[in-house]
Amino acid sequence: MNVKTFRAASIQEALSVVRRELGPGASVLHAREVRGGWLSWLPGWRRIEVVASDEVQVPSRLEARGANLVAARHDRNDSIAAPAGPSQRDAAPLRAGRVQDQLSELQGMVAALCRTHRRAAVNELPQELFRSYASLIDAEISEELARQLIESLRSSLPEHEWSDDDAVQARLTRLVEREIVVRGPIQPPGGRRHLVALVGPTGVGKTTTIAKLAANFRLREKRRVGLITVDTYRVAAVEQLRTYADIIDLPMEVVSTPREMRAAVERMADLDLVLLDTAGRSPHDEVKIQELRALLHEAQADEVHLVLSCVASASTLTRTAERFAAAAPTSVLLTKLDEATGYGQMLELLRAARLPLSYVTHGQNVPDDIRVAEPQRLARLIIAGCLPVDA
Ligand SMILES: Nc1nc2c(ncn2[C@@H]2O[C@H](COP(=O)(O)OP(=O)(O)OP(=O)(O)O)[C@@H](O)[C@H]2O)c(=O)[nH]1
Ligand SMILES: [Mg+2]
Repeated sequence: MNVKTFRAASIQEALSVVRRELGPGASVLHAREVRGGWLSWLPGWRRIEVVASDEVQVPSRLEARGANLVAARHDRNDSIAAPAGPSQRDAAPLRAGRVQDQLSELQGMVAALCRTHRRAAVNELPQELFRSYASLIDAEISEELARQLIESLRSSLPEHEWSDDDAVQARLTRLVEREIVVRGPIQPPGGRRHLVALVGPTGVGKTTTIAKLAANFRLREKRRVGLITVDTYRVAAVEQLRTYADIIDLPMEVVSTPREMRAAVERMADLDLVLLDTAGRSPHDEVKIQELRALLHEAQADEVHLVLSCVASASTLTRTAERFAAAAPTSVLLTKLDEATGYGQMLELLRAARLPLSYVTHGQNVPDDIRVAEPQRLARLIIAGCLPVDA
């Protein structure tokens, strides 16, 4: 395939070189502004890189833009020929805006081309593999990841086994398993206090999960456990945690300032495990998430689990994790698996957030409905698409 890369000072220049070199029927495959290099420090320095081909056909709007390009070239010539008057000074931002529009158009064309290629690749799948592809999409796995998994399946499973549902299922489960990076259980080292904080959006199950963890460590593992809450915003939030603290018989502290946090943590210095409950925060509230980070720093948290509900879509989960990155989480904890209709979204989340998964919860019962995340079990859940988690 004849694909060439061109660089020029502007998109117009780059496109005219493309036309000169590859002819008027050439298609632009990719365009970007090139940064970096010492030249980029020079005032006004910029380089646009365009990748084009005279063999690949993409729906092109180059013709429609031809008039714009000519106009843009005239604009530039005018500005060179005549001293810059007020109207030409106004024209500079206009031209910049136009270049930006053209770049956006080009990016849109490239994205459409990629989608067409991907769809073609999927359409070419043999029927047996296409069925598996469709089942991954049903399991809430994105088109991109489903395609990658099917490609791995295709190259790793002999062709005569493609129609063997069990073999396909087993291989896909193993491929999915490799995508799930886990953190392992919380392991208080003993001899010094280990502080674990739970953060996340509102209503995802932070307090309930704290109660499950506390009950398991106190009652089953016989560890010395304490609770701290900084959730003094929501009416009844403190009472919710205190109820659990009373039932499990645990010390509990309520703090609302960094100074109180320091004192509370010091008072719990001789415990094995301190669980810190925080107020639910909107992922869009950057200031509150920064405040959270400051509080966690004050508490000298050893682990910060970002709690997210599995009921949310892949895009909501990944965007929320992006926003909460400011609170420096060390792992993800997924709740409400029992309410989800598919589980593939957790793969997208783990990939995007680049955090290991610590625990999953699958019901409202304290202390039972929680499990340490295990790749094999979760992969089976994602592929089979149904509970129980402990199947
Ligand atoms: N189905 C189901 N419900 C859960 C699970 N975990 C928690 N819940 C329920 O979700 C609701 C909210 O739980 P909380 O623990 O109060 O959530 P939170 O994140 O502390 O909420 P805020 O403090 O308001 O941000 C409650 O009704 C819980 O019983 C779970 O794994 N499955
Ligand atoms: Mg809560």
